[in-house]
Amino acid sequence: MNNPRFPYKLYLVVSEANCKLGMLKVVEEAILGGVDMVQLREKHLNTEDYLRSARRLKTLTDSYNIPLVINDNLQVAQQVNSFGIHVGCNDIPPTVIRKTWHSWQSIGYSVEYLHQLQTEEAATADYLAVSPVFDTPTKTDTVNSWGLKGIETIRQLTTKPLIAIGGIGTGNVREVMNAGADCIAVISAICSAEDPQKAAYQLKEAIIKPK
Ligand code: 3NM
Repeated sequence: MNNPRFPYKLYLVVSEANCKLGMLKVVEEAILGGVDMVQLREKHLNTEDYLRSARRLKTLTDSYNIPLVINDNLQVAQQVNSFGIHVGCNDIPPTVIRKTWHSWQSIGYSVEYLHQLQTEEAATADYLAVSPVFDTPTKTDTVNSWGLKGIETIRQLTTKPLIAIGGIGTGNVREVMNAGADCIAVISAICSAEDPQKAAYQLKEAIIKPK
């Protein structure tokens, strides 16, 4: 599906701990392989350390003209002037972010429960993340895996851009897109790969190839 409001197709979510080869190296290789959006997710860091990491990453993503999103820290997002901020249902609500966030910047909101779709929070977000699509060892504090049927259901209930995340790799990426996702977000498939550039390239090829 091509969504003109959301042209991004392969979204890399990173933290230093998830990148054995080093975060900046993984991100640069992933961009060269085809990643077109990056999120820094260092929720456990204090704001000072989070900011230091975000600044380094922003320099890199800016050099490739790739949008950077900050996970759940408004102060860091504002200080680095990131493209966007991403939050889940237990984080800063999008309605609160919107009050301090310029309208051209993007708010992402993870949907873990169907009832979230009827909330002001989902209505305020610029894009929604269907999280998790499949069970994944990377995030275990989730109750519900949506599966392909879940993506199809959410697709029918909203016209917002949908990012699918959780347990996605080259083997299942095509069916996730066919179910109605606009974009695929991954951690492990790229961060744990021996060759992140190749992993990103193969994912991107599978995403953009004709159905
Ligand atoms: N949600 P994988 S991170 C499901 O930040 C999920 O909201 C996240 O899984 C969030 O390593 C995450 O299989 C796990 O790509 C990503």
